[in-house]
Amino acid sequence: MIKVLFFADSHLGFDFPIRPRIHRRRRGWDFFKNYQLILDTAVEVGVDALVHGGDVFFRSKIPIPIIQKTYEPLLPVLERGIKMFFVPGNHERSRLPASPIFHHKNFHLFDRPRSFSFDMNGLKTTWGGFPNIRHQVQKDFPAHLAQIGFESESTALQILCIHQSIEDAVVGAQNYTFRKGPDVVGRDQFPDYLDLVLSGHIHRQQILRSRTGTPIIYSGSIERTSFAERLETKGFFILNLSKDEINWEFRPLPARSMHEMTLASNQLDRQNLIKVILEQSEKIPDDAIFRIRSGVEKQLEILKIADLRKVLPESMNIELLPPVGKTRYTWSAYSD
Ligand SMILES: [Mn+2]
Repeated sequence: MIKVLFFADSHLGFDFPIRPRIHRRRRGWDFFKNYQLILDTAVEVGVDALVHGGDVFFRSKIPIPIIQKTYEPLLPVLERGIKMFFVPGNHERSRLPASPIFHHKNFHLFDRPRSFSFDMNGLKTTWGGFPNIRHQVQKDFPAHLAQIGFESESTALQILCIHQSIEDAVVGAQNYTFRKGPDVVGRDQFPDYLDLVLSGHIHRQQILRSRTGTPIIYSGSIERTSFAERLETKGFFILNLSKDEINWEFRPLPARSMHEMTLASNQLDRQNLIKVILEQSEKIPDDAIFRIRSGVEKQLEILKIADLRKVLPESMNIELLPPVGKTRYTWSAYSD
């Protein structure tokens, strides 16, 4: 039997400016804290392998200090003999920034469709994977799988590591469900020679089954990246694997709570607006993420976010948004 820690969607670099123009609480540290907590758990539990299902970073152009802060803590874990497998996600444009750590004998990167085979505690294992396919995954999935080189009749435990949307995955506060389509892998596309599928990309933790019954595990993101995730428990998985049995345990992580209020559109007095916002803020934790949505655009002329930061707790993250439908930017919320 082997023990595996699986996590994904760490989005490191999210709200982590290197030279911030304004001093305020940033969310970036929350992501790094949970990342370190996961690495510490891998060591404490004494897992044999650790899998990152992709979206290691928040975007593809990453400042060097963030890259260093991400890769450095991996070294002591690799040095303990824990094997690592990393899947490049869509946020890093299917390619992780290079690092000397890639040459460590225990670090394994799915930089193209490929596999790594080992005898681990007497268990034969094959770890296969490929970087995120951004478009037309349904069409390209079989060819990528074939390039990995799994065997259809194998005595080894065969684990597929990917970063894709899969049919029947559920996301968001409204439980949007992915249906089979060009950019979604069908549950009938996983061959029965696979013993386990580990995937990143979907930010809600959940377990699906392929048509032939193979467990497909989404660990979800390590912190809430958008309001679509406000009701979700964040965490990672510890799995026990043998050729006969696979079991798992979900371990929750701390995550900041998220709250939203909409201002009444007939309210146009600055003092009164601040008063209702303060009243609402007293009902939520001091370190919450508090989104205030204006009812009409005029309120954004009267009310400035800097004024709100002066009166609300410093530990709170505050967002002031235009009325619904007039949003300046949208979250690519559901499965980013
Ligand atoms: Mn993601």
